[in-house]
Amino acid sequence: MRFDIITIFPEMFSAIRDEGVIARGIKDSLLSIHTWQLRDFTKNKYRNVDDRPYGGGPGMVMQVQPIRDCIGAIKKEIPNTRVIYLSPQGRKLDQSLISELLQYENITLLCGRYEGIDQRIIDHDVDMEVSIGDYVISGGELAAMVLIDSMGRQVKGVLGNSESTQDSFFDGHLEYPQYSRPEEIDGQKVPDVLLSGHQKNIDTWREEQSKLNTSSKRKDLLNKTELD
Ligand code: 4FM
Repeated sequence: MRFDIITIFPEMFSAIRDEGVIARGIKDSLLSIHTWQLRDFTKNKYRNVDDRPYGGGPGMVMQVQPIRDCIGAIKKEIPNTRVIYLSPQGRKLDQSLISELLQYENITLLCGRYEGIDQRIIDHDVDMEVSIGDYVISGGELAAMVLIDSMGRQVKGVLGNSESTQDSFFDGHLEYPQYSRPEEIDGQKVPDVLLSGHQKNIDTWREEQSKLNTSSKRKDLLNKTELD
């Protein structure tokens, strides 16, 4: 799976490119991340990508021309790429949207800064608007990295055999609690059943804990059917 990223801060993507599960997926040629410096597509001598909004008001708006030319350059290389704009107005990211997006081999992520991008880009050049949640962050880059990480770890072969792709949400429930050595620390003991060696009892206990966890922390997940 290939990600092309349009950004004025390409260096930020070292966070996922250089370390961890996504970095390993890149090394194994299962994933690739290509950043495009939006300023390289400007035509003014200051390499500005923004201008004042028509109608007045605070802040600056990212202009059409550099973004449209950058998308054009990406599509010349990757004609079938899907263009996603990260913004709080988008469809909320969840496990079912991640599964949907995993069908695309090529995704272009448009990262905004300032107060927003010119609406004509959204109307004419963007295939889908995606939000990572109902809050505002300072730019699309962190949201793009959340999307790449959450998708990338579900690409076949990226996680090793001992790593689970689903963690919480494996069946629409939250995970059961985990324990490792030692058996006791500061008076806190590992539940007896986990030390019993009786696998059927362990499985039953974990299933119970998983349901208890979900109903106490995330009641909203209990009747959710769109999770895969
Ligand atoms: C988006 C800042 C566009 C500036 C943002 C521009 C966000 C979110 C978000 C901030 N993205 N989910 N929530 N973006 O807050 O995806 Cl131009």
